[in-house]
Amino acid sequence: RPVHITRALISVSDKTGLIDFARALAARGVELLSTGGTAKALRVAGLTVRDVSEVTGFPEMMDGRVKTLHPVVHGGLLALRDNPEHVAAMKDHDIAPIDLLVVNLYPFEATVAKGAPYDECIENIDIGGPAMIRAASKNHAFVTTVVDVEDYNAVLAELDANDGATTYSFRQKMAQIAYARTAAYDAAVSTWMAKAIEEDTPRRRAFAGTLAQTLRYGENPHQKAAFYLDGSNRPGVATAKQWQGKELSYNNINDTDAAFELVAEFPTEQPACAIIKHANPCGVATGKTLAEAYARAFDCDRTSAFGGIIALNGTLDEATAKEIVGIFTEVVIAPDATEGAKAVFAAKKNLRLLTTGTLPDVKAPITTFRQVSGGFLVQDKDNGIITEHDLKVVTERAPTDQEVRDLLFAWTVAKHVKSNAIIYVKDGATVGVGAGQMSRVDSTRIAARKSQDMADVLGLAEAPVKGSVVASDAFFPFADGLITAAEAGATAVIQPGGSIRDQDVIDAANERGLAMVFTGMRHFRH
Ligand code: 93A
Repeated sequence: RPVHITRALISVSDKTGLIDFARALAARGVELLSTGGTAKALRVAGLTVRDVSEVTGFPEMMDGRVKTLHPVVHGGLLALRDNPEHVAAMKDHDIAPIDLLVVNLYPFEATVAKGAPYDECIENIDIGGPAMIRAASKNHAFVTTVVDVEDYNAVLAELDANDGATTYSFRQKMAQIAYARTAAYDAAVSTWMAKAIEEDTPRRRAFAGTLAQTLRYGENPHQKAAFYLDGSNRPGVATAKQWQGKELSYNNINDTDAAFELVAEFPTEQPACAIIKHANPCGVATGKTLAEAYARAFDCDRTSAFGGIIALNGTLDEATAKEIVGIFTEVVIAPDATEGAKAVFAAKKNLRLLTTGTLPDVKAPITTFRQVSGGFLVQDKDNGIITEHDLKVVTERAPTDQEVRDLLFAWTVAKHVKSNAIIYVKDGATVGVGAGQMSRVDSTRIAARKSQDMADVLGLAEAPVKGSVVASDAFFPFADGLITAAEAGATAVIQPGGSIRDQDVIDAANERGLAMVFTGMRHFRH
């Protein structure tokens, strides 16, 4: 539904690019309507403009606090033009539609940044601007909203491409940008105010979402903490039903999330279990049943699994529940649980059971945030998935079918392990996980040693790492890491490749009869 732009309301504090843009609109026959300072600037440039005060019949008053807050303005922005009742109201009250809203807000952030006193910051909280932006954006079925000087040219290009109209998808996109602006604006006000009143609980960041739970403390008891929902409703710890046990802690939530996102990589038809400690898996396995998957995951590192968080990708059944209660576990999360399983857990008062109804879609695009001093980093969640067809065999020996299956499994787990990540896998189960080391060789050694430790615990003749495959989340910069893995007993390797010394690494693999595949994709996780 293209909408012709015939009337624009322009009200901008930052007048950069204003004159050129307004002139270009006027040249396309658009009537201009403006607030005081904006109208003045346009008139000085020789443009014809109507004052909003003339349209509302009210002067700008109270130091400009009230200038556009009027039904004639908001009716013009909000009216549904295909709704007879709205159309009648417009007629009755002499309200003309506004097709284009161009607003940039009072420079609140800049006022705070320059260290202005409290009252000056307060005066720079824009009320009418955000009200109009939110109104026009809600009505994007008919109205185009522009909040960024950067987008002026895009609007003109859109008008030229559509005979002076804007398309629905364009208006929708602009509305989304507009709501991000008002959200960030209010966030800036809240952050500034929190500082002014020395608010020091996590509620100072209340804008980050909806408060779900004030936590007893954060990662450590001296840190205050809270859990906020982002509104996405992604199945997981945020949406789960808790059946028993005390409240989740900050670390529980973090680890439960890591565990559930990992098992969600495996389709429910392929029973899988992950056991997490300190956000890293200490055992991940598939099995014919969930009970078997759990037992195999547990056998990767029984020592670390104590007090861990367990995630399952299917309905927790009684047999699996009975296995799990063998040691102390903090949290179990699964899409569902049978009555029998719940009955088994009921005896363990401290064990929390969470069910989510379903698994999250690991392919869904998600934006992740990480705070750094003075800002935050934003990126897409690592949704990289490799299939057998993406693998490039670089050694004389190609991996066997079983090795390929294990290599892909190891690669999937590697995505969920803190870098440097080294994962040994045998028959669809991890047998050694090396996580979070600053040196890749150290991760390789630690993971192999874990396997030896388990051989001792289980009284095995040889460490499970013998005859395993190994994944490395990033390339081996030197041959030493690969040689360490080969000496530990790995027979096949999966890694991104791309090091200037790839050939050294390939030669070392060939000399030892290893098969190696390159993924061309990296899975750093920090
Ligand atoms: O003080 S306000 O919150 N009250 C209003 O009714 C209002 N309407 C627009 N500020 C208001 N504005 C803001 O005025 C706009 O968001 C824009 O930043 C500024 C433009 O004023 P002028 O055209 O006088 O320079």
